Amino acid sequence: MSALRTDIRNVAIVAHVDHGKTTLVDAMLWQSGAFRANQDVNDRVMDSMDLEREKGITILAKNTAVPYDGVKLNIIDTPGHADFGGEVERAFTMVDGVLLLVDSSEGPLPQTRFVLRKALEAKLPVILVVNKVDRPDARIAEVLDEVYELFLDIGADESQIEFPIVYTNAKTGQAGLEPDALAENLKPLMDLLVEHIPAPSYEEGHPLQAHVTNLDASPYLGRLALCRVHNGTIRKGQQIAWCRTDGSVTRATVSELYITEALDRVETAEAGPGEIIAVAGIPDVTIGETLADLEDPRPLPVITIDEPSLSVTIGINTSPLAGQDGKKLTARQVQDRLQAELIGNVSLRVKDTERPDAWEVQGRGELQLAILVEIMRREGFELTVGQPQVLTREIDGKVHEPVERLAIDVPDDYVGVVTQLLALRKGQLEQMVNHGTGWVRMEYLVPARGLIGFRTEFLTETRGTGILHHVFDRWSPWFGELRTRPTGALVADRRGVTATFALMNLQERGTLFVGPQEDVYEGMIVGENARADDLDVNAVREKHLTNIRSAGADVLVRLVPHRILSLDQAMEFLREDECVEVTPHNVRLRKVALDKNARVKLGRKARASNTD
Ligand SMILES: Nc1nc2c(ncn2[C@@H]2O[C@H](COP(=O)(O)OP(=O)(O)OP(=O)(O)O)[C@@H](O)[C@H]2O)c(=O)[nH]1
Ligand SMILES: [Mg+2]
Repeated sequence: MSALRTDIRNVAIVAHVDHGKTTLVDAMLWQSGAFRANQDVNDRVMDSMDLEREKGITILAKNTAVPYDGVKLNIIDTPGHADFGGEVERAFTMVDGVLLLVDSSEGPLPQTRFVLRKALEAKLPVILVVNKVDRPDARIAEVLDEVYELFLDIGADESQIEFPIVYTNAKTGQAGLEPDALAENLKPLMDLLVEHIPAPSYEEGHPLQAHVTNLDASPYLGRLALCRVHNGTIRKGQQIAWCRTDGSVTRATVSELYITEALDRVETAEAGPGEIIAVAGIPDVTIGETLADLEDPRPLPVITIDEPSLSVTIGINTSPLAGQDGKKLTARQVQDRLQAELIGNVSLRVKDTERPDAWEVQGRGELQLAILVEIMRREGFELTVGQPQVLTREIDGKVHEPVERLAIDVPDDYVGVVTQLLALRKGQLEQMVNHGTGWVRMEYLVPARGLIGFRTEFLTETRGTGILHHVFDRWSPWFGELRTRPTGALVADRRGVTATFALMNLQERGTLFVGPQEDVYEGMIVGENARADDLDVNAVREKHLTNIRSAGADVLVRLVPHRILSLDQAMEFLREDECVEVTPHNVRLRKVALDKNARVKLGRKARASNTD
């Protein structure tokens, strides 16, 4: 017989990036009394990783529990950036419904579509939360229309389209059923949540089934399996059947058992259906496995999520300056670290390459891969990172490549420029809306290949005003040759330390990436050439000293400040024959082949194969 846990609700908060999910979870935590009034807590406490705080975005999905009116609300805050979509898909396996957040002015954007599509596929009921209703440029009626259109477009059925709506200001912690009548607190939202999100259901007397949906590590306990209990009861000290992804079943012991209260893990003796728990004692457990009854093990289906669409090659640092900065340099260390990342990061894959000291790392997007590299360099690694490449797959005997859905917001003056940029990249305009405020939104389908390195050019062309977001949409037949970066590189022709005199001459040729007194080596990229081809340059030459002082010879010329590329910008800049050298303190661009003669040979070969 099936029964309900009416004292629990499990819900995921999903949205496009920056629409206010983490802020809303904060407000819920405050109102539940999780923090004392005088306690010193950060804004957006759920964004607890260093990089999350620095970048102001959520990277990992995390759960918290908020008590409300005798019901325990397990809330999963998810990232909104498209590259971390795997986290959202995983979160959907833990919950019985979702809060779909939409910004009252921006409306639904590419990632809104992605998360809604996944939620509807999983048959999860949706509550629409229109957030930031305090924005002076809110356009609530239109945004609602756009959301209904989105539901229809995705193919929602009638029951799915009858979703309740609540309006919020997450910053002040207020909600209301009408946009212009917010309550003092979030009560209207919480009531709706309890009423509309189904309580977890289970079969009475069914043997234990707990699904491992996430992993965590504790310095004292080792690996923790975060699970949702679907049926039965799990107890501390109990012997269980550990059903592995490879189909084998092993005996294991629950050495510690925890549930979540607000932001803390608290020990518990047992946990029943619907609860979200952390289990210690199974060192090699991974995501998708089931903890089951020893006598009657019944594994749950493995968790499947979208395949990666982008890859980069990550290897040891092979530059002449290797080893000066980091403490983790060997192929063994890099390989072990990448393997370790795979365990908790479901949307990544690592493949061997023909080299023993480099691996192909596959993921969802440039930011996801750049963040992995950033985390590794902070741990002391030195690495070489190649140009991001799209992954292809064969469908019905034809090569297909990933196509992204791209949304662009620009002042209407720039519509022409943007149209041109995207035509070069084989983008297809899907929709164009003029909001009448001087801003235009355009939606495109573009091969993912065309978007590699696009952001920099887009920002330059729109003078920093444009906003763009994209997310994987579909696989389409190969689009043929696409244009890449239109400029070449200024390449250092020898090793040494840069000299002001040399740089002064070089800055006429393009944009420099190095300042004076920096180490350079043959094959390192010291700047962007304004022309299309690469140019070998001497960046270390000092001025010849002469005995004769000629009048006016020492005119004071100024060195323009050089452009400092962040890791993501450096990865965006790359062409195929280029890579980035990453150390804890430096990001240097370089040619894959450092030696000039080798580069000339490779260039000839590439040209020959292009004209075939
Ligand atoms: N005016 C206004 N600003 C808000 C509101 N809610 C959130 N914000 C702001 O919006 C920004 C983004 O908020 P977050 O909570 O980090 O958004 P998020 O959805 O968690 O973002 P990701 O996790 O990166 O996808 C922050 O600067 C918030 O202060 C609101 O109701 N009104
Ligand atoms: Mg967030």
